[in-house]
Formats: sequence, structure tokens, C-alpha cells
Amino acid sequence: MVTGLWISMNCTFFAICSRMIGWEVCAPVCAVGSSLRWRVLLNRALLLVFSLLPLSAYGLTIELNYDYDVNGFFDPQTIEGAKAREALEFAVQAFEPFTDQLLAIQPDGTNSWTARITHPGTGAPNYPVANPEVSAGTLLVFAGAWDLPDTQVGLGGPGGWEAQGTTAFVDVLRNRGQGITKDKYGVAVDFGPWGGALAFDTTGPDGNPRDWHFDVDTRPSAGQTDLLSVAVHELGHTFGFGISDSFYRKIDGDLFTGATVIELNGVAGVPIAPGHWASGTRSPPYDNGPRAAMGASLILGSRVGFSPLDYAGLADTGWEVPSALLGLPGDMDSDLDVDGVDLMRWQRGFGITSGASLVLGDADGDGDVDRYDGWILRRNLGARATTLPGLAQVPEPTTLGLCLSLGLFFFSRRIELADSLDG
Ligand SMILES: [Ca+2]
Ligand SMILES: [Ca+2]
Ligand SMILES: [Ca+2]
Ligand SMILES: [Ca+2]
Ligand SMILES: [Zn+2]
Repeated sequence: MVTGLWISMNCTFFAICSRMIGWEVCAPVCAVGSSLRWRVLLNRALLLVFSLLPLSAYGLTIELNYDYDVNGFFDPQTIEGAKAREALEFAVQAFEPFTDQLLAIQPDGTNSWTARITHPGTGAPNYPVANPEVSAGTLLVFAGAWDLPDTQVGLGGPGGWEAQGTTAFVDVLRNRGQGITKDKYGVAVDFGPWGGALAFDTTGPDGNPRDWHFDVDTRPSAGQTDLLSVAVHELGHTFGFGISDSFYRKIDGDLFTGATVIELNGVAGVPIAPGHWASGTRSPPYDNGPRAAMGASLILGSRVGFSPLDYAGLADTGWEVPSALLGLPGDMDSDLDVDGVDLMRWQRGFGITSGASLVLGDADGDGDVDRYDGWILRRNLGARATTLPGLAQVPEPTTLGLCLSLGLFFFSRRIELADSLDG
């Protein structure tokens, strides 16, 4: 929660506020705040308002559930399992800065639902999970591991569902209060899943246990499979990359033509392969950028983080992605490099828990300056860019003209992320 920062800064507040609760509400507030007395009263009122806002206003929570981890890949009682869990819990931070206001799924006497997942510990399709509760601002993600076939290292995607109950309840399952999510009912503009499932491979194609690399602070050795890289890729699918109607709507021929991607890339679109960026796609705005995470394959022994291009793809799918994630990662002073000055900003800002900005060291736009921001920065130390795009946020649709009563939708899943070398 931000406190005190807006005293006599009500137009700064206006900028923040207009993002959070809408232009119409904030504009009159800014207009009347011209005298000091008004400002003091106003700021007291605003602080009260913000103290009542749910914490989810500042980002998503990804709730990891290991109930179906029947092979003990994430068993915290074992050294390896504890490391795997720590790595996955680190990886989900790549998505938690998104500011979408997802509605709560609360089954009760009238309303019930069944989540459907690909069982993350066995691969059983359409496995039912009865009536999970999902809090506002939260995605529920089931995690486990089994022997995925061939060279697959991970499997992830959003879950399906069946529901019965009130129209309002079914609508929440359909889109969590986001925009239209199915082309069947109009034009898909957003994606609002309850969550999904992630599975990791236990056994390599040679029949030996897969050699996983769990440590997020070091890079994998030759031949190792990096859990963080696989996790962010499969989570990207859970967020609709390569799966959702709103994603597919942005594909024209063999190019992805979402506005945020085009703005970041500076040309007409980015080549796409089924469900992924074309093989070997690198992310702008770097000079000689790293491979994007949502390519179809991972080179063993390498690490791919969720890159600006991957974030742009999710922004075009309907997610509210902070602008900090769409620039050069870790460039705190926006001078097109990641160097010691940026590192110093992060060190000075370290420990701020809310209200921070990029210049104070908040690399991921979630308002704090923490270990994750430093991790982003260190990964990119030495990186440069020639230009930064003038990125605009893709606006959330404000009205939904939908009223539907039944739902039995998308049993989606996506496999892939082969461990093959594809150049
Ligand atoms: Ca396998
Ligand atoms: Ca959204
Ligand atoms: Ca810099
Ligand atoms: Ca941060
Ligand atoms: Zn994939």
C-alpha cells in the first residue's frame, strides 16, 4: 500500500489513479484539487479509498498447488524437491506484475463447477477437480511431473471447466470479468482463465532421470534442462499464449500482428509457428536480443527468460502488462543500456515494498524493489538497445454486452517445448 506519497502531488495521483480505477472517476478529483486545503482533504480521502482497495489492485497472485504431484518432483521433504519448488515459486513472479482485476470464483449451494486439467502427475486428460475456490486476482495452477513423451520437457496450459448455477457465476468462469474471451460470441479481446496445470518431464529420451537445473541464480550446464525456462514457457501458455482466441485473432498469415508486438518490434509483425514464435525468434528492443521464451524449443544447457516480446504477446492477448516489462529489462534510467548506474539504482531502492517506479529500481513494474528486480537486472547487465519504442498500454474494454447462461468451454492444452537443438 502506498502511503503519503501523494500529498500535494494529486496529478501524480491522477496518473496512477486513472490507470487503476478509471479516468472518469479521477478527472474531477484532479480538477478540484487546486487549493492546499482541498489537497489535504483530498489526499486524506484518497488514502482512505486506497486503504480499502484489495491488494490484488497491485498485481496477480499465482497460487501453486502440488496436490497432484504424485511422483514427488516438488516434494519439499527431499533436497531436490525443495529446490524444484523454490525455482517454480521464483518463476511465477514473471507474471504477477500484471494488473488485471480477475473476479473471484466462489462456489456455494447454488453454484458449482468442475475444473478440468491434464493431470500434472500422470498426464490423464480432462481430470476433474471439484469446486475449487479461486480468490480475486488469483490464478490457481496445479504442478507436477511425469515422464513426458519423446523430447518434451514441459506441458502447460489453461484448464477447462464445466459449471452450473447463476448466469453471473458462469460468466465469472468464462472470463473472470475480463473482456469477451470467445469468438463464438463476438470478437475475442481478452483472456481470463481460472488457472491451469503445468507438468515437467521426469525422464529423458535415453531413459535416465532428466538432468534438471533448479538454481535460478546460476545458468544450467551443458545438457541440463533449466526449470525456470520451462516454467515461464508453460506458464505463458496458461496465460493464453498460442491457445486463446484473443491470441489467435492477432495472427495474420504467418505473422503475429498485435499492436504491442508491432510497436515493440518496429516492423509489421513477428513470424509465428503453431502455438509459438517461429523457431529462433529473438526479442527486441535489445541489440542482438536473447531468444524469446515462447519459441517452440529450448536448447539444453541454455536459459530463456520471459522477454519483452513474450510480454508484448500477452499484452496483445488481453493482459495488463506494466510498461516496465516492455522496455529493455533492468534499464532503470531508460538510457538504453543496463550498467552500473542501473545497478546502483536497484541497490539504493532495495527494500521498497510499494509505490516504486523504474527509476527507483522496480524493474518489473509491480511497485516494489526486491530480489526479483535485481535478478532481472543482473541477467541483462551489459545489454544495450538502439531505440526504445513509445509503448502504449492496450486499453481494457470497458463494457461487456454479454449475458449467457451455460458454460462448457475450452479443454485446452499445449505440449511442446522440445529439448531438441534447432539452431
Ligand atoms: Ca520424458
Ligand atoms: Ca485482461
Ligand atoms: Ca541504463
Ligand atoms: Ca518489483
Ligand atoms: Zn510451448
